[in-house]
Amino acid sequence: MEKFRFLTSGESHGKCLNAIIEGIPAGFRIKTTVINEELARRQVGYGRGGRMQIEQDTVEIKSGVRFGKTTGAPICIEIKNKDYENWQDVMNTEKQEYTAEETLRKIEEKSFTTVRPGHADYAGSIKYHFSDLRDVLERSSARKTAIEVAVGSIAKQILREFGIMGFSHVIQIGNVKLDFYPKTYTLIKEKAEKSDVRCADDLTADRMRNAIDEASEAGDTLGGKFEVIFGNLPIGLGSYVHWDKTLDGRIAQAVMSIPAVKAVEIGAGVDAAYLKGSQMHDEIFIKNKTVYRNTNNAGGIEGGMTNGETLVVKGTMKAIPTMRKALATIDIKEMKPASAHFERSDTCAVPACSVVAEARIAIILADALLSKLGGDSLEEIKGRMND
Ligand code: EPS
Repeated sequence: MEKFRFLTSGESHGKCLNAIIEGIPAGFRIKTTVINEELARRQVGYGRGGRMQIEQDTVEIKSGVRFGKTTGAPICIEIKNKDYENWQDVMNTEKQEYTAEETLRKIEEKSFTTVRPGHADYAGSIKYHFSDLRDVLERSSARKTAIEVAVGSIAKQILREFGIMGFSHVIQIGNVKLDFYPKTYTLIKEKAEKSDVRCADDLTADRMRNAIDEASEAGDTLGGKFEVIFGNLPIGLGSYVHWDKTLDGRIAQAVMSIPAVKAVEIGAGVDAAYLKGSQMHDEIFIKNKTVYRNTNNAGGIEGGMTNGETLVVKGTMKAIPTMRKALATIDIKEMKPASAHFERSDTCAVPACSVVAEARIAIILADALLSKLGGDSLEEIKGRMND
């Protein structure tokens, strides 16, 4: 069974986003400031829309932490949606006895029936029998990834206790690719963290920004690719004994389920198709009793388990389906051809998506680590790690 479990709730323009996390042993230091820094990383990014000007996401830890340390109890966290002030009438959880005309007008203004191709609108409306697509949009929106990044930050703070650290960077936006990687992971991280497209090469970053500008002028949107790296992982996280316990399988699910992600690759990923066995597999050497390899096509995972090499995961995000340049679609009320609904959106959210993927992978790794080591307190777990 999973050790680190969490559930989230919250709508894009509702009061708040929440998470309850269970399975965190006692004694881990959790800093709100560190969570807020992660939330800020998710918010930045060239090509983000107007919502990010309104929000300044900060988390409140409501339970499970005392004087900055986990107590072993479930942890409840909350992020308030600032924009809720503008949406109170539309997103009210209570049914009003007599709805004022002005309120009805606002609800009407925010309801829509023209499904956006590529979004959850069409299938969601049929699945839940909704006539107002607002009911689909609100929860399917990528807004909920804010609280996931907060959960991921708690996972990262746990991993850090064991020296496990990770980062993410953007390697493609539209057809602009990062061809020249800085030489070391430290350099890539430093450069990407300073870039508003999270790209480690200045010239490529310029070209990415231009591509975003062009798409924005055309009322279009752009997708891309990102890479997440985690290092210093102990050998044997995950398992080969059951399909749902494989670490690569779990990571794939965690990244694939981020809104708009269409592909996940580990190590050589799709290029593995071109490589012969003699080219693909990372030969193992030993010197002074130290085991090492010169390549990492496996991306740090063999047989569903960490193998002591760096974890390398790539994700592909499609272009956001909420577009000014409206696509052909149908009106589900009239059952007639229509133009797709548009409301404020991002032109490109690949940089934000890379931060979300980093958080999701941290959650899987923290769970795999805590499940492997067991124990109820940090001291107990640290002892086991060193065994
Ligand atoms: C997002 C908040 C949303 C969108 C975006 C991601 O805010 P709003 O809908 O108020 O503009 O900016 O979500 C989508 C475009 C989507 O289709 O899900 C956020 O906080 O990341």
